[in-house]
Amino acid sequence: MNTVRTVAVIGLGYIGLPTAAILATNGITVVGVDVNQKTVDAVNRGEVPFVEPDLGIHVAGAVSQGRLSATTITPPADAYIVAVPTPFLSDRSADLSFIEAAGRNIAPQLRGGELIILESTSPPGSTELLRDLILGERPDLATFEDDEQSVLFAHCPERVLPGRIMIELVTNDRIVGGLTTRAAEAAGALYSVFCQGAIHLTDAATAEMAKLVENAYRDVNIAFANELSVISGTLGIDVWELIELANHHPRVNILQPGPGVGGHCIAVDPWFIVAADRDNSRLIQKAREVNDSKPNRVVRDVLEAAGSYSSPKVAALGLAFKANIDDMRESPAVEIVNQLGRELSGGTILVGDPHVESLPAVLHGLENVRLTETHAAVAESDIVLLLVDHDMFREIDTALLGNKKVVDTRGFWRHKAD
Ligand code: SAJ
Repeated sequence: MNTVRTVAVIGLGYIGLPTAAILATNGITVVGVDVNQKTVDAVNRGEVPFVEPDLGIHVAGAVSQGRLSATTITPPADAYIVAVPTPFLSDRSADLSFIEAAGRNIAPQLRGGELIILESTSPPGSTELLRDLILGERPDLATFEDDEQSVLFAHCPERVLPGRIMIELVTNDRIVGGLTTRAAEAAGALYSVFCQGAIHLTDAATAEMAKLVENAYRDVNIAFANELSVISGTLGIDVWELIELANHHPRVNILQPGPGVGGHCIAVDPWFIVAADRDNSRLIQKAREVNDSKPNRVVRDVLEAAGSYSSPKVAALGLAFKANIDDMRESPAVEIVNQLGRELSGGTILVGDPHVESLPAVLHGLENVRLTETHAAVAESDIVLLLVDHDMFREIDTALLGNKKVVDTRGFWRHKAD
């Protein structure tokens, strides 16, 4: 039975803001905390500073009902949900500095008995580290044993898919790992306010590892598909037909090859497992290498296609890391356009992405890379490079492709629309 009435959600990004909004629309009073004043202002106006289907309506509704507000200062609350980024450092171990900063801001607000949930994807041991940091700052609270006054710590990894966040937040099962059983139960009760999936209770380290394992599993399987696409290229075989046929076997389910793996999760989380046990994570490391090398292969294919033109024009379609979103973090498409901008001598790259309003900073210095309206980019080009399978690209008149070279990294024009 949930007893939490007020929640402070630290970090109003792709996970924090949807979680804040769904809690608020289910009767909890939520204060969102973010270091970015523009994000705070946008949320207080009932607006969403990024693209995610159905999130806008939840945020606008929660703000207008007075259930959701935002601030830059961590307030007192019954429970805290930490949903800040965990990027990786140059040695690919996790950068926990945002979690640590959140902990330092929470510590002075505690009175005893609060619930602190870490949602950020984190290496094993991070929830314990957050507890040690907070209780180190507040030794007065550390003296309470497992009683009413003790602060409860749990890890509850988010597992929602960008583009489907508002649906999956409600319908997905959740794994809730507590540093104590009481912490797991309290966190489970809070999530049951909006989560219709099963809530599985465990310890914090297992919950931390479960999240990493889910994404590493996917990475390894995408690496298999990407490796098949390269081998098929050498053999002159259509990889999409190959996979489709193999998948008719009742126990085979190969994923789809693409230009590489992007996003802030699948391309990052496997490294946290590697950092935890480098010697025994050979397959996981290899899969990362295979997926990270795929953009080079795409660049090679485009340069080969461009060889016969003196000043080739390439329409590069899509910059986001996957379909129907505007998120360009770790996007292989951005990496490919960047490399092409540098290596396509005498050539121009016309980037078309209906979800992107301006080129990311990494492409700003490249004079031969221009953001162009999609249909104009296709019409003007010699080579069409499909990088992201946005639904809106279905509107492209495929008759226009007839006299152009096409590098379709997603098999987009092989598949019919759903
Ligand atoms: N991709 C392929 N081939 C495929 C599937 C995906 O090349 O067959 C590529 C995509 O194009 C993209 C990348 O992989 O570049 C990742 O896309 P995704 O849709 O598989 O996953 P994410 O990163 O958007 O979200 C994942 C999800 N994890 C799993 O499916 C195990 C999501 O449930 C997690 O909540 C999210 O990571 C996260 O936050 O960790």
